Amino acid sequence: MLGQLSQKLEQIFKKLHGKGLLNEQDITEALRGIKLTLLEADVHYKVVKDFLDRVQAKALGQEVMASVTPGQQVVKVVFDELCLLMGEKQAPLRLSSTPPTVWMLVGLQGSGKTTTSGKVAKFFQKPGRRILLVAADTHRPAAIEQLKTLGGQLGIEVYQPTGESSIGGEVAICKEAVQFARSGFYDLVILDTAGRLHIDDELMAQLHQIKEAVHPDEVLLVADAMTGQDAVKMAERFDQQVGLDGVILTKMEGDARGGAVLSIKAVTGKPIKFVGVGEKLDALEPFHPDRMASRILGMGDVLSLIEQAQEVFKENQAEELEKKIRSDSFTLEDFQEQLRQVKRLGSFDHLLGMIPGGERLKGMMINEQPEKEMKRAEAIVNSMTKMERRNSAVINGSRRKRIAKGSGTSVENVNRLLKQFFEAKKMMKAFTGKRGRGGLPIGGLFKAFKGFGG
Ligand SMILES: Nc1nc2c(ncn2[C@@H]2O[C@H](COP(=O)(O)OP(=O)(O)OP(=O)(O)O)[C@@H](O)[C@H]2O)c(=O)[nH]1
Ligand SMILES: [Mg+2]
Repeated sequence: MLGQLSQKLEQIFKKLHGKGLLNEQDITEALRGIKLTLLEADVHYKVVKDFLDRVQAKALGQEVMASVTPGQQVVKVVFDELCLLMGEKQAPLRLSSTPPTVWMLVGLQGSGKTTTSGKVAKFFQKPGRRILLVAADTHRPAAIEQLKTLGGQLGIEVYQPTGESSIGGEVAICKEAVQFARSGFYDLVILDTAGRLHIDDELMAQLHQIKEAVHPDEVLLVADAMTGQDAVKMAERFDQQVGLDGVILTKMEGDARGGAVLSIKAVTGKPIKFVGVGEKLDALEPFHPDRMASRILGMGDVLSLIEQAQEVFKENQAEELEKKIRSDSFTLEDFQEQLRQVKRLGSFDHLLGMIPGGERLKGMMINEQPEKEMKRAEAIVNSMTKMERRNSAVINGSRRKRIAKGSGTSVENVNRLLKQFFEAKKMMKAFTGKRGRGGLPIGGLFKAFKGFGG
């Protein structure tokens, strides 16, 4: 995420740190570097200018210049200003005090509205909360099918328009769906509206009508982060003509350059509330300006990582695991389960981006393919019998041959995996020993898993 921007800023700061005492020229030079980097990242020029003015005023102030660690102080100033730029605090989605809460997703074609509707529904899904997804799109016949598929995967209901409303078009469908939700005691309605290739008056008029008809608690623009400045312009237009409460930026995990994420709040005054980081339904993260600033400055986002890990590794599982490691009964079967769970945390690229210095590591790991290694490790472990996984001591030469064949790998690969498994086991044991009770730190897990794959 925002890898290029992050790497360039890191280089600029490295130079500052290397210098010790700083004079005015050092700082001015660094600021010029930051300015270029932000412009290259497609941040709105006016946003860059204001940002730099503020940073400069602080960075050249007495406090920074006279401090013993001026380099770090400059980073701190930039960090604070980046947070401010993106809105400082996480902006939550409003829940209505009189259910149903209605959230309306708008945006251009292909920006990710339907996928995001599903993601948001999943994010807010909890026992006892009744959610209704509504396909307010009669332009594309496949639109409702797409939403139904998502609803099916999540076990969330998708509103089925009656014959009457489908003639009346999108506005009628939304009105009817909200009415249905009210009388059916639903808690949350998510309206997935139709997109267009370009902004046109007809689309805006229709969205405006829907808004007037159902009074949503949130109108959220879903915008593709890859489109940079276009996403910002879009946000301006939608806000002027429909009125927005916030933005969800999708496709943030790729090589989006940062223009959208850094400019939207500053230009439109509307906060980014969530970001989409992948195609899967769990690839949605609440947007925290401070954590994003931290990521951009190469300091990682350990907090989000821990939250995600807590989701995936349930508390009691972690304890169970720790017990096994302590008593030396951690088997290849447990390892297989761990592989599955680590996979659910997302791609390695994504994970690395959240670890301090991870962006730089990525650059160094260009020739390594951790994803491929994981897959290979999984194939090898899957090719073992249950008995072999539970008691790896029985895996002799002929069994190794069979496992290699079954997994489409070589005996060498199998040997290496087994060796690394034993080494990692030792390492994890040492790690839990030091840390005492209270769940296994994920950092240790990652370290232990690194290099697996035969
Ligand atoms: N990589 C990535 N892909 C995404 C993300 N969000 C959505 N997509 C993909 O973007 C494509 C378009 O998504 P849709 O949800 O169908 O977009 P839409 O806005 O509903 O499109 P229309 O209904 O045609 O206007 C799909 O292939 C999604 O899988 C994301 O956060 N990351
Ligand atoms: Mg759609």
